[in-house]
Amino acid sequence: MRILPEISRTFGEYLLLPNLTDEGCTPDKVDLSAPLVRHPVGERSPIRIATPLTSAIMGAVSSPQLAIALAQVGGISFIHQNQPVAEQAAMVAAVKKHKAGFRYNDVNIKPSATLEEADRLLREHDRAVVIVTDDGSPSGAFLGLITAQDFNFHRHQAGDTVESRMRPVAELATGTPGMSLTTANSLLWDSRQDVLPLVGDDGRVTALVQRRDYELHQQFSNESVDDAKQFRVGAGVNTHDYRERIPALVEAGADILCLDSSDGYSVWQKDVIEYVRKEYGDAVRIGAGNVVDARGFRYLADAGADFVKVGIGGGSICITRDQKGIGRGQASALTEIVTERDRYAEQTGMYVPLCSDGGIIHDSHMAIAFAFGADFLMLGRYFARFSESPAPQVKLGGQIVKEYWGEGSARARNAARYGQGKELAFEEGVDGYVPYAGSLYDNVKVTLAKIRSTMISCGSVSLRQFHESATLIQVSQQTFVQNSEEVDRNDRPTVV
Ligand code: MZP
Repeated sequence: MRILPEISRTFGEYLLLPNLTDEGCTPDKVDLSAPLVRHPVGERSPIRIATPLTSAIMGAVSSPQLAIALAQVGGISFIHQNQPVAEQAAMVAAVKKHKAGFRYNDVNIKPSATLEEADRLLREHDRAVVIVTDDGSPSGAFLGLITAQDFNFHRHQAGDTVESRMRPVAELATGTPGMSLTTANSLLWDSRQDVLPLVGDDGRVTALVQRRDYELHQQFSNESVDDAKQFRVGAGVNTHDYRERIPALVEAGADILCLDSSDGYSVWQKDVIEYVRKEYGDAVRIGAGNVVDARGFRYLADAGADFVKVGIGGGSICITRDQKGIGRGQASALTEIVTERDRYAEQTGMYVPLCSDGGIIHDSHMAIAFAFGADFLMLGRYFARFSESPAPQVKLGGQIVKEYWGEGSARARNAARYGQGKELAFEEGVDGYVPYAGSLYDNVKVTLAKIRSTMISCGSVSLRQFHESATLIQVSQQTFVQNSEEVDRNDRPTVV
């Protein structure tokens, strides 16, 4: 037996101190992109995400609809594996069959461009129509260019349901984007045309654009766009039926896999990683976990895991610590494993990204997790609250809530994850409700604005810089007690 000298600490026990914010440090300059898979130090990760948020491998969270919405804002979902192989593969395929829509930020036709500039662009490309939004200003914000032909196609396809009005620049008027993404997607699907929905910053479709016009947009873009032109999606796998599940998921188009277990420090995970390398080499990428100390990280990194997931017992619906006495505060787990990740990179020349999984209660905890050195986050409760999550929405005591249950709860009956393939002997998760919070697009936008704002206060414009320069301080016991009381009142899932 050994007893570690330190105390197990969680995110709520820390605050950040501001660093100098200089002229170069503005929210629009903050780059939140992150590596998703291992890569040689000094090189780029072969898979990066623009938004460092992933949705949990849970039946109440990651469905095709949520995966599409999250991919559109630059993150990635992991479709849950607590279901038959064919059903999970069908969910992955459902995400992949949709053609990717581009938010105008991605297209990057400078949303702030003046109308004079738009006018000039139009004169140089005579068939184009300018698309503007109703942002309250006399001129509207410039969203993009679309040819007259495509505008007519768009209007024809959408019929009367489209509220957006787009006019040639000569008679500029403001327009209200109206069509939902779901409508646009079904139009796309039905029309079988090679067109892409252009999505406004509010997550609603502004227009349909033909591919060749998209190329036109690209000429004015100073950023490259997603080459795949398909939404990216991940999928959870387990250590039991992987020989059947992994080939089906790969066939369905999964971009990345992740071993889904509350305890990843096991030879079974190593076996699965070895299987993937033997069958697919580096063509298939797989993350592993969860672990909470340096030994677990090194074991999985040595086994070839593409990323390592950190966290045991911190999930909002998790009772593993009560039931089994196993777990560690997420801040302590990250502190130790981040040090080991960096040591591993120095020793081997290989950077293995870390995913901090679970326990994000306030948006501020996301910034704290990044400050501790997490590369990206996995969230359950956060995404379960949105309209796009698959969980039923119900009214409870006058409040609209969404159901949210753990994968180790009786409801999930996830024998593969918690029960070693047998009947669930005891529960490790609860079944409850979370307050309904509206659309993913709106919420993620606000969350990212908060993270950017924290980072600039801390003088950082990239996550790497933030990892290196963040200064954290522990709060007093009294502050912590107060925070926990508030959390219990407002943010914890209500247990049934
Ligand atoms: P949270 O974002 O709701 O706090 O935590 C989500 C994470 O909790 C998941 O990604 C997973 O690692 C973990 N989880 C899922 N089900 C259970 C359970 O039933 C659980 N105990 O702990």
